[in-house]
Amino acid sequence: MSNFPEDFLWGGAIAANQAEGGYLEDGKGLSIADILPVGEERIQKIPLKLSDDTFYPNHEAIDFYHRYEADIDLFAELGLKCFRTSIAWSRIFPNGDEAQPNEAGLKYYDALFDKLIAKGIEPIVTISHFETPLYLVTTYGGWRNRALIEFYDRYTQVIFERYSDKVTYWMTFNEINHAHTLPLIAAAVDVLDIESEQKRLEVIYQASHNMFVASSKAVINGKKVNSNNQIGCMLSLSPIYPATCNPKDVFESYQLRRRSLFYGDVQLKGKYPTYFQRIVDENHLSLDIRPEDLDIIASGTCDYLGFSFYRSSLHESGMKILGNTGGLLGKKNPYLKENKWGWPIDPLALRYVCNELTDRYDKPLFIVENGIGLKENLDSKGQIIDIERMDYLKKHVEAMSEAIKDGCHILGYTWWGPIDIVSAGTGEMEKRYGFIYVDKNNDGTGSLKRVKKASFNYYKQVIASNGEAL
Ligand code: BGP
Repeated sequence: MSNFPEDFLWGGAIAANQAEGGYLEDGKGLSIADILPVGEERIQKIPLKLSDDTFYPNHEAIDFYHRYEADIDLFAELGLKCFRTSIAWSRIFPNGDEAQPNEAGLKYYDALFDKLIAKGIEPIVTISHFETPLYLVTTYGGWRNRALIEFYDRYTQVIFERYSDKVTYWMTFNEINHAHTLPLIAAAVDVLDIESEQKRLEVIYQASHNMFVASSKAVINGKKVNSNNQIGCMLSLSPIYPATCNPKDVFESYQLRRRSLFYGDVQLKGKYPTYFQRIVDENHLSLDIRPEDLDIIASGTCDYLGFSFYRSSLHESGMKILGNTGGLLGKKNPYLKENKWGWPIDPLALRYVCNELTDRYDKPLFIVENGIGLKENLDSKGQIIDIERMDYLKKHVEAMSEAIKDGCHILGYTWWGPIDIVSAGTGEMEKRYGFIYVDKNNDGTGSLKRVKKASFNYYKQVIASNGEAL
């Protein structure tokens, strides 16, 4: 007998900017994601505008913007019960600060959600997934500016009113805790020019605060529009193990972990945690946190915690801390195998995280990203037999099943990239997560044809058996 609840939401997840393409279509404005170059340069200092001699794979991506109907037919065949995508903010408000929304953008998501619902798949929405309108960064300085609270408020009002009869589960900001590791991508603030660590931290914490207020306002307003709306936060929550039993390693790993959980603490408990004051004092941070903001944060706590989980990391005291879209990059763990991008495969860590978060927050969890990126090509028979992906899926579903037995309340599981999409971390196509292969190469060539991989039937069987047949 399956121990997954009957209504468990098995699904898949993407982000608009990594799949849709059509980057200027139907009035869409540029977003941050549209100007990021590929590879390592992506998280370094980049000009905040398009450059003629740079190739941006996500401008076409997998052309989901035009091909979503056929893709959703495949998702239905796979048996998905839900599908998480983001709404590209700059399709709705091209610059971000307009008074009126772009109707063509709104119509697109109407059609997308209607198609999903017609196929029995529940749409789940990330309101902002690394795709803040670029104009808000270049003109207002991104989330460091309180003006964005108002613009986000206007945007969320519009989408709640438009889609609340189609969408129940929402998430306010994708991986908001990456404000520290990927400030431009996650918090729309360009801090690479700021040399002083104190000033850099001030911008990041101010941006985070403004996002907290915006997120809480969205929770409050979303419920006013429809009291059934379930509005969650979303964090990247790979665990950080101490590299040794040296108490320094243990304590520093714990402090680092807190830097991520800080975001959950504020959004789920509705107040700044007590350890925050010391961060403010020691770093001499001067932050604009108003009493009325704290009231909003207290009354707009999130309904559930959505999180991404890919791997664990290992920390040794004094190590330089590097950002990466999967969390922190640490030391190599000798007990674990890794994928080609050095991400260790650690299913037990998923059970660990689910228990840790349940103990800390006692709120429902939603595993909204999990998966393995592999480099893949069609074999001579035109197939992809992705044993590694099936094995990864099996072990993570087993870990999730154990976490449920441990007493964790898990709403669902949405595999990251059920169809190959552009990678957020590298900007390339070659890091593939899909059960469905897309014939598209890093240089933009390829027919865009879709081909089911061997894992397609495997995930189908997992869903059909409600996590029993692994
Ligand atoms: C998360 C992001 C996703 C995503 C995923 C996998 O951090 O929310 O947008 O792409 O990681 O990362 P990558 O694409 O770098 O492999």
